[in-house]
Amino acid sequence: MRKKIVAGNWKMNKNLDEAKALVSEVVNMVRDEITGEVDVVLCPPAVYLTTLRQYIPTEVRMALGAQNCHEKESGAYTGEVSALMLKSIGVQYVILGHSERRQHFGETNAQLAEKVNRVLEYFMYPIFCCGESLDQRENGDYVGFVKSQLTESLFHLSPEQFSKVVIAYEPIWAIGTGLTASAGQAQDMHFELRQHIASKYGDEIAQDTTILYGGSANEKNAADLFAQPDVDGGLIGGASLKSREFTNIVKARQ
Ligand code: 3PY
Repeated sequence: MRKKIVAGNWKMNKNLDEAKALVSEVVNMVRDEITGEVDVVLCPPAVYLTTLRQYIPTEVRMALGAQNCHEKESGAYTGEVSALMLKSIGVQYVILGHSERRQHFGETNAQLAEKVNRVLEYFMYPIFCCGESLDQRENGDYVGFVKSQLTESLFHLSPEQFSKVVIAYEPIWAIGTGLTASAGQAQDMHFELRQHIASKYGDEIAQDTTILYGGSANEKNAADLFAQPDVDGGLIGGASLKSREFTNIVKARQ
């Protein structure tokens, strides 16, 4: 059985007091209202991770994730955060290759392959983001493009390593635009990605791989998206900044 996950990507939002308030609200709502088997992951800005960890009681099914890490082990990389540092403060998941990082920071598939390696070396779970632009969807082989992101950043992994990876399909045209892929569009791509994984790692691993949908998912469209057989949860942007809405999305997944 693959894991169901709802992860909140806070991006570069909130001051410390707001972050503490948000995490406390989500903890209370999840503790009181979520009874099903769903892992909740909160991915605040890196500077808040250590503090926010103290706000998450061990009995609540919630983990912390980072939004990025550097691909090198350590060294003269001013301003960067390593996988070892994240592990040492209790982080369990690391989002890698979000389209905003690919677009604004020039992250490449080869560089992401190294980041994936570091995250796995420190026994954390990569949430590997992939997705096509609007131009690619309208004019190109967008399925082939997204598959190649997986091939180039993940397919060097052993089956055992790959089984720790969470995939997040996030069509770029649906990020920060208010546009969402329809449930059918999401299902089609998730199905294609699962087939692609099966072609490399076999059916069993493909069936066990958690594939999240991201891109303007919210409390209104979550139930439809999660009803699709290959959509195992969500990587939630703006809606994760509102405790009630985020909890409703988790409820829709449980
Ligand atoms: C969004 O929903 O906008 C996201 O980018 C989630 O990562």
